[in-house]
Amino acid sequence: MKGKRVAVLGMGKSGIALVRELKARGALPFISDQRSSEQLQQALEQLHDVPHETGAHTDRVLEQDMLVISPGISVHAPIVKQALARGLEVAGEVELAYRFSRAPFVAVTGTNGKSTTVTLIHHMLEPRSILAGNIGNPLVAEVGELGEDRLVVAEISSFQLETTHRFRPHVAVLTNITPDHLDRHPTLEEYQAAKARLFAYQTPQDFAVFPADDAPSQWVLERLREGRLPAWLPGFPPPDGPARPQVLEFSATHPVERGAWLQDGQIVLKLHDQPRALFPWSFPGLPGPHNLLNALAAVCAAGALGVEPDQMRRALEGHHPLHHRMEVVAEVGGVRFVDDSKATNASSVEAALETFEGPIVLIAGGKEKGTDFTELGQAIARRVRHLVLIGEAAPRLAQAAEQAGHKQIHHAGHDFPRAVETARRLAEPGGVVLLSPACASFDMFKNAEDRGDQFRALVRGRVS
Ligand code: UMA
Ligand code: ADP
Repeated sequence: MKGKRVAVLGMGKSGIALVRELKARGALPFISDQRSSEQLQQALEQLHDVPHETGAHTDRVLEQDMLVISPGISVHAPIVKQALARGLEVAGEVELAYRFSRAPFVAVTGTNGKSTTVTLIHHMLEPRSILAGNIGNPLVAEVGELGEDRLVVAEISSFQLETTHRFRPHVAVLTNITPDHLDRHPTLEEYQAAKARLFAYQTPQDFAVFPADDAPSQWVLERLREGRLPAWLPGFPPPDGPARPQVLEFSATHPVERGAWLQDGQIVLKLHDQPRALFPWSFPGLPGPHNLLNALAAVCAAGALGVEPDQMRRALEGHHPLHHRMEVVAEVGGVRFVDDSKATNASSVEAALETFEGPIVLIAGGKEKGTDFTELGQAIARRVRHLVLIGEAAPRLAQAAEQAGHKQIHHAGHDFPRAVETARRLAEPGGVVLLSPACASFDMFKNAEDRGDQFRALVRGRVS
């Protein structure tokens, strides 16, 4: 990196961490962001001595030796396309972190369950591991000092996988694939192909963990087994040969050839010849059928790394729902108020509807991502007593629910306090008010955390 002129795109967490690390390694970073200086005031305070531009990405970016982009910036962005057309090396933050790390990676991707699964794996591996990535702290800031004996447990998004080169996790986990981020990926195939890149460079020393009963994930596994993973975009090096990791699978309902499953209420793990019953599945901090799958994925990953069952069990026992993931934030008059703001796609809401018993008042809606709500509409018709809709996607959600025969729909527009108050009024004792939006938050909130925090404050404010 010494003396290399590196353009960094984006002044968010990733960009700031990248610039720090690049400077420490003797590179010459130049940072560019499309937002205005006023909007970027806080970031600029941290970057004052670094050459930069704001307001747009200009040709100055293309004059550098290499381009590193933040995950929020698509490989299809015009400036990135221009850089690739000029033959400039384009990489992402994860690729750089991988190059800078001596410690091997345990990486988790998937549409849902990434944060929960990485957290479980990290707790199973502690104190050997550190936890970073899409979960909130850029990898590049964390890995530099680690020795080979440590493990980097990394949550990796499809956005981050767009710009890897030779990223080879020692253990790679795919939790599931359902339609999401179709505002960013032009097709579902491209989204699947991005996820498949997690495995593309793995060798027979490495492990690949797949859900046995998820058809889109099995599509990836079939191609991995046949040595023909989908090709990626020009400008990113194709692997030297087909990836050949050892495959483990997990299932909530049946045994698998190698991997983990549930049988007679016990978690069973089979790594080599003999299956081994590890412990009963009974962990209150991991409610719902989806969390069983997350736990099974974590057991596969930890099992591959030689973790003892006792250590796995302790990690599962100690787990509490993460903030904004089916988190019970209040219980008043027999009604539970649940913050599931991180449910930003249809399948995560379906998981929540499977988890809670009693009459549900669902608050959903938000920024559109172009995904189909037909199945969600059916789940709402089956499980939801009242649907309170907010934000940009309200008309499409209402249509899907109505088509499935649901009639109790209440519109709150962009007025979130009104939505929460309406839901509170409609709730019945023994029931649940569930904020599980199936959409991004940016039409009304700073981000999903902000949406969850406002929900909690409104609910608790009303209570106290
Ligand atoms: N920007 C440009 N040009 C563009 C687009 C954006 O300059 O064309 C600028 C924006 O003006 C902004 C900056 O890029 O200043 C933001 O970069 P970013 O969106 O990559 O955000 P970071 O703060 O670097 O956070 C990223 C991840 N964000 C996204 O993937 C959108 C964080 O995941 C991650 O925690 C962090 O890196 C550390 O690894 C968030 C997320 O929403 C939580 N992820 C998605 C998800 O989980 O669904 C994938
Ligand atoms: P991610 O990091 O992939 O967004 P999280 O663990 O943060 O995953 O959970 C995000 C949302 O998805 C929450 O609403 C959570 O309840 C739900 N969820 C978690 N695991 C699963 C799963 N395996 N299948 C479906 N939904 C899930």
